[in-house]
Amino acid sequence: MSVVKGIAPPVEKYDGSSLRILIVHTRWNPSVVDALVKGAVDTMTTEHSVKSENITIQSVAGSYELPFATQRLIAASRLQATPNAADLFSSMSTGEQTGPPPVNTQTFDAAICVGVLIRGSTMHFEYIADAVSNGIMRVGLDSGIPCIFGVLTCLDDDQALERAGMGASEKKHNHGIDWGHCAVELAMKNRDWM
Ligand code: DLZ
Repeated sequence: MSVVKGIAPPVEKYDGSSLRILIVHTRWNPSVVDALVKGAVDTMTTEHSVKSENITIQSVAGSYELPFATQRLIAASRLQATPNAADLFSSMSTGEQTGPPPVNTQTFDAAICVGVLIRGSTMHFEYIADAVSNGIMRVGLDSGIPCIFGVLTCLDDDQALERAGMGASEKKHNHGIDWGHCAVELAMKNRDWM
């Protein structure tokens, strides 16, 4: 029987060597989030030749913070890309844990927002999931930069582990891989659509 559910393998390998990608991830549920981020990074670098130095990784506390941080980082990358702004930014830290980042004067071509929401016994999950999904879509539409929805919304820990490729079942799959393909595909297509 053929598989009905899930994404078809990418039809194309892209040359993503000129792309600049932003990943914003949460510090909630770190072991699952780390696996998802790794899946996305490995896919982009090994399958589509994205340079690791062109992948910027930033963290926020929880999923609720993802849209705001992504919007601000995209805006900052636009500012850095304007003539003469690089000098100004070379002496500033953007808040990353390991000191001032190297200045990259290219605007981000795509962003991946990674988080894991696990349902508890209150309505928190519903509110955050709704706000985050709408927020990420809004950042993408308002900025014109593809923002990939890399947030797992799971009913329990097992679902989260399965979807990060860490579960016990044969059907486990790391969705970060799909998000890596998705980011590169949309970034490349978006260049043609400008
Ligand atoms: C508060 C909260 C809860 C209960 N659960 C999660 C979760 O499963 N995954 C996640 O990414 N974040 C969670 N948060 C934190 C919120 O996203 C947010 O960081 C706080 O409400 C502060 O704005």
